Amino acid sequence: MCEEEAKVLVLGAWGSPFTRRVELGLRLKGVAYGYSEEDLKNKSSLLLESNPVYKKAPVFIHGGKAIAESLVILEYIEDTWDGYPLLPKDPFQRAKARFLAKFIDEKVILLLSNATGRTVFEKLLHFLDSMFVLYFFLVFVPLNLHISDW
Ligand SMILES: N[C@@H](CCC(=O)N[C@@H](CS)C(=O)NCC(=O)O)C(=O)O
Repeated sequence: MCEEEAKVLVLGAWGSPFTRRVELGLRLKGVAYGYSEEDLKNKSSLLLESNPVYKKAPVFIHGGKAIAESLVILEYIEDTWDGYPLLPKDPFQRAKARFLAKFIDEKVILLLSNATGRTVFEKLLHFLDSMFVLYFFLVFVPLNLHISDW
């Protein structure tokens, strides 16, 4: 691959945990990359053309080929570059790591950005759900991270 083909570019947004996770993966692997900050209220045509389905940041461009969705991007980074492993070797441990990444996407990030419910009942449900998620993330997961059969 020539130098131009090998170029890596991240289209990201400053407050985006999804962008940070992609940058973290690149840094752990020691991959040099360019970064272009997106205005999420006025997205660039490069972002819209590269991620026509979701139209979200981050978008990862490698050698002119675009990939969307941060977890998909991380898997691509893991598959493409040697160096610091982003996933454990053992298949069961890999499954646990993927479970946690999905859990963070579907529960933790939602918890941080979610609006509260409209009725008292909805608010109570949301509160209880949040408490469960926090307990799971802060207590259950750290305690069980190294136990192979949870
Ligand atoms: N599932 C996506 C989520 C990406 C996402 O929600 N990006 C936000 C920034 S944190 C975004 O682009 N928001 C603008 C929009 O939804 O129009 C991923 O993992 O990459």
